[in-house]
Amino acid sequence: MSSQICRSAARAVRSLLTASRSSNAVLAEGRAVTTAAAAAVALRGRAPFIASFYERAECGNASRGWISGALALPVAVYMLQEQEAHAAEMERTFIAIKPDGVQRGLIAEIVSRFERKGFKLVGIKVVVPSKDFAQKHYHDLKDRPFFSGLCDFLSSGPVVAMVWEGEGVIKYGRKLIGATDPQKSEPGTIRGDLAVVVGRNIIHGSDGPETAKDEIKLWFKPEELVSYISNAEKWIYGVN
Ligand code: DAT
Ligand code: MG
Repeated sequence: MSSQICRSAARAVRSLLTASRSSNAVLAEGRAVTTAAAAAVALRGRAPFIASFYERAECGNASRGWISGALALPVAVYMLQEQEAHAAEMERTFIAIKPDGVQRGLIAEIVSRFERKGFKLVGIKVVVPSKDFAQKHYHDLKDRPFFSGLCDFLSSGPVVAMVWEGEGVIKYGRKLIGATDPQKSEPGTIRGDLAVVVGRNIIHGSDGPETAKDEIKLWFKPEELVSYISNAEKWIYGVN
């Protein structure tokens, strides 16, 4: 276990040093500066939570503080590694509130169900898709009799396009949404509680990892998505 931590720490130190190099702030003549302040500079942007940890360690009186500057580096690199491993487990899914959901004033209600669950919003915008765009989005349904009407409807008004992130968010997002036909959706689901017919079922959610990837790419540019660590995460995720 301890050797694992050491390996993890070593890897994290390497990535820390790479970050330092690119930030051009904490390496002098190839010599790593390992003070807490330097680490904070290196980590800021990459891992804001850990950067603030370093800043606290540096700014507080080391003898009175909860961790000394000397101890802060290995502990924080270990935490960084943990966070990177955790980030790798995170999935993203595409969720859209369709024109009926927007017009019925259900944006906050729907956002809140995902947010309260513990998922993280990493992209959101209001768009009126063209019919051509709607056809791209629903391309897998092009042979269905309702395809044209469905695309007319999706492009009939504002849609709230979102990307949500979290462990298992693709599959669980579908559970929050409920069955396609609101008559068959369970009470407690978004469609079960808030919609009545299949043609006006207020929300879209990606149905699998490949679809999620394709739909996020169709609706969002990479720079429209934000990676960040939410303060709530340490309370939402954990292993005992
Ligand atoms: P979902 O939105 O649950 O992923 P889907 O991909 O099968 O369902 O269909 C996309 C949308 O097409 C759906 O949300 C509503 C509409 N739709 C599906 N089946 C329909 C039907 N039988 N009649 C009318 N519209 C339908
Ligand atoms: Mg679908």
